[in-house]
Amino acid sequence: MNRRNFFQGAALGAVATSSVNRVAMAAVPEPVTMLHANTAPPLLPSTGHPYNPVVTLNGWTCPWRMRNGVKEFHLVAEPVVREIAPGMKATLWGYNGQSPGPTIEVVEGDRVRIFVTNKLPEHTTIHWHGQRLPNGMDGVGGLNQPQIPVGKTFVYEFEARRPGTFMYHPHADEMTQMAMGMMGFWVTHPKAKHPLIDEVQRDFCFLLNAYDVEPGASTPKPNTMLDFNLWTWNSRAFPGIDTLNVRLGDKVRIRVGNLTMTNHPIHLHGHEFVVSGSDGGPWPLAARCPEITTDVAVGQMRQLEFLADEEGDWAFHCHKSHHTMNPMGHSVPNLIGVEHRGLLGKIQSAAPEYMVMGERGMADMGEMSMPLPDNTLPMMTGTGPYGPIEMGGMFSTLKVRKEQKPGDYSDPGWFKQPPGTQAYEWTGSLPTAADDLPPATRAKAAATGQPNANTPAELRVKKPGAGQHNH
Ligand SMILES: [Cu+2]
Repeated sequence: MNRRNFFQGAALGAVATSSVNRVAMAAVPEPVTMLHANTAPPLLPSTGHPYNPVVTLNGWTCPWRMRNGVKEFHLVAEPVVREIAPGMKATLWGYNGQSPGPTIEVVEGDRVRIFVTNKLPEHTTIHWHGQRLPNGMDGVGGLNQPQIPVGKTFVYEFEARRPGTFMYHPHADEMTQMAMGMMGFWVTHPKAKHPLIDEVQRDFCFLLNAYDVEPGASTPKPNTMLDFNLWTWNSRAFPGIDTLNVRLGDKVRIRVGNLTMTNHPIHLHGHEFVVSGSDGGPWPLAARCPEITTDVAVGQMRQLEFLADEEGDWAFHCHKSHHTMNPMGHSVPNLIGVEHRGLLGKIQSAAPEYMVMGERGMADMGEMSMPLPDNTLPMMTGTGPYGPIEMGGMFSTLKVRKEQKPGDYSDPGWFKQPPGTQAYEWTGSLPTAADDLPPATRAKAAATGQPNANTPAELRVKKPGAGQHNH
C-alpha cells in the first residue's frame, strides 16, 4: 500500500477497513472507506505522471497503490448510508462507504488494475463506461464475464487508452443497482499537452442521479421508471450540494455524467460556457459554441468550460423546475386564486393536519415549517443572504471571488454585492395602466394573485385599434 496515499485518504476522513480477511487480502490493496459526504480536497498524485486533479462534488478520489508499474485500486460494492442533505439519510448501495463510489483518476497510458469485492446481497459487475479495453473487461454480466458472486473479488485490468471524462456502474441487475446508487466517476488525464484539452485551474465532476424514496422512508424503490422524487448530484440534494468555489479569472471545467432515466438541461448563470468534450472525447473546436444551458441526455457525459470572470454567487442548476424540488411536490392541486382560508377551521376540525397551501403560489413553502415525516427533506428550502432560496434537488452555486486563493476550494461565504448593483424597490409613481384598477379589486387581486372575475384581464390589455397602424 502506498502509505502516502493512504494517509492522504485518512486525513480526509477515510478509513481502511479490514472486514475482509486480512490474509486473503494481502495481495490486494486495502480498500479505503469514506465516512462522510463532504467534498474532499483534490488528491495530488504522489506517484506516476503529474496532473491537475479533479474535485468531486460531495465526493473524493480513490487512493491507489503503484505495483510494478500498475496503478491498483480496490472498490468494494456494498450497502451504504448516504446523507442526501442534512436531515435525510438514504439506505443505498454504493462503493467504499458512499454512493457514488470514489472517483478514479488516472493518466492516459496508465496500466490500471481494479479489484472489485462484492459485499452486496446479490451478484454484480462493473462496466467501465467509455473506455477502450479488451472485450472481457467491459463488465456486462453474462455477455463479457460471469457475474461476480456474493463475497467474491474479481480483477479488471486494462490500459487507460484515451484521455477524457468517463464513469463506471454495474451491468448486472442494472435497474435495481443503479436505482440504489451504484456508480462512480472516472477521469483520464492527458499524458502530454493535448491540442483539444485545455489546462484549467478548477476541474469539478459529478454524476446526475435520481431516487424514489417515499417521504418517511430511507430505501429507494428500485422499480420506479420515471416518477422519481429525489433529483440529486452525486446522491446529494440542495441544500446538501456543496458550492463550486473558484477564483476570479480561473478557467473552469465541470464534468457531468447522467445516470438518471431522463435528460437534464444543465444551466449556469452569469457566464457562457462551451461544451469542450464528452465521453466520446474532446470535441473539435469547430463544434464548440457558447451556451448557458446544455442538455445532458440519459447515459451522456459533458464537459462544460468557461472563464470565471464575473464575481458573485451564480446559480447553477438543472433547468427542469421540478428537478429543483425535493419530495412532497407531487399531487398538490393548483390552488392559485382559490380563496379557501374561510374553510380552514371546518376542514381542520375533521383533519387536524390539514394545511392551507398554494392559494398565492407555492413560495410560502420555502419558509413554512410544516410537520414533515422523519427523514424527509422540505420541498423547497435553503436560505441565502436575502431569505429562503426556495429550491431543492439539482441546485448549487458557483462562487466566483477575487480573494479566493489558487487551489483553495473552501466556501468563501455569501457574496457582498457592491453598493448600487442590486435590484431595488421602486418607490416613485407608477404609470396609470398598472394603477387604474379600483382599489378594492386591486386589493383582492393582490391577495389572490388573480384578477377578479368581474374585471376581466382582457379589458386591461391595450388592443391594436384606430390610429395604431396608419403611420
Ligand atoms: Cu434535471
